[in-house]
Amino acid sequence: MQKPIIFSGMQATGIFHLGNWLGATRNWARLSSDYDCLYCVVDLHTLTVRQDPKALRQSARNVLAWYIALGLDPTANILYYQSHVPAHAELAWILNCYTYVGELNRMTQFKEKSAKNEENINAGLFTYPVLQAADILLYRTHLVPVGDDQRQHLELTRDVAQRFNQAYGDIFVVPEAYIPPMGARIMALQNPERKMSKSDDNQANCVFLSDEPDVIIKKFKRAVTDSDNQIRNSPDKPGISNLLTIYSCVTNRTMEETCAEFKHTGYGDFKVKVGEAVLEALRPHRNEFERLIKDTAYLDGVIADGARKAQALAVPTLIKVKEAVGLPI
Ligand code: ATP
Ligand code: LTN
Repeated sequence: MQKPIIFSGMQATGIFHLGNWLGATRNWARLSSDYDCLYCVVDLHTLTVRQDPKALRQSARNVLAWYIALGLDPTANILYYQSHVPAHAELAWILNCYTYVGELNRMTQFKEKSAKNEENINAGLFTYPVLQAADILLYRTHLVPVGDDQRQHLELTRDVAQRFNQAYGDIFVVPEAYIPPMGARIMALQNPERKMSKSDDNQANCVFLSDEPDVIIKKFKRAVTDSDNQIRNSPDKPGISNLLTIYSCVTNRTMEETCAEFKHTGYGDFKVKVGEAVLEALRPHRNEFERLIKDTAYLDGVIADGARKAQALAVPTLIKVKEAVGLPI
């Protein structure tokens, strides 16, 4: 690999949503020509919440197909399943021994997810950020494009890398997060104080990329706004601001351009226009997804190829780490 390295990943629960696309994948595709990139389906992370085995296998495949459909060319980027490269789990074990319980206790995602899954607060949920650090550090990654909710995990990754380097020399690259200036935190349509999330109990909050067109329009029509009928981007107007952000992202306009465009529009028309713009931007990607998901042989080839390439890059770092800590090689 010649260029600086990008690593990012997404869990294997298949319902790709607008936040995932605008906060993460869209930037992956944009950055990918200036970097050597690995985009992983983090299926081991997905096991921290109980999954139906058959559904998980299908969802993981869907996520990988969406990566390609959303513009990641598998000949130019390494696309693969985390569980196909055992070095992730091996490095995660080693890094567990260099991460403090106190640090993991502070992770807001852990607090939120354990509140949501009270019956299953497993050790994997607790050490989830360590596996994430291993994903990133294994490839001597420079840049990690993610949505705003991953900021804290990236900080932890940097702390662990620095701690390890301090003890053993220059083994890891200390990575930077790339959090996009717009779209890093798409909010739930019915509750714009909360982020759009695939594990939301209310489906009306979340626009899935595979929703039928009429469902997408309906979800936007029902989006919560406010009562003063002014289209402005402002913290006291979270619903409207979220819709303005979504529209700006999918039409590649600046926030100023979008605000000017809708200055004299009523809320009802505005919401339909946002929905239509989302549909329009998604259309080619949706068609490509439909085509790809049926092409079993092609997807199998991409998956096998990705695993082989990622494995070849991961092993040298793992060997360095083992040497450093005193494990036999
Ligand atoms: P869950 O809701 O179950 O936690 P998720 O929807 O956050 O899942 P992930 O697979 O955890 O999905 O996230 C994949 C990527 O999408 C990450 O980079 C994350 O920061 C980004 N992302 C997720 N939700 C949003 C959102 N609402 N706005 C912007 N980016 C988001
Ligand atoms: N925790 C991340 C998914 C993830 C990830 C990574 C993102 C796992 N490993 C490495 C970037 C780099 C999430 O989006 N919930």
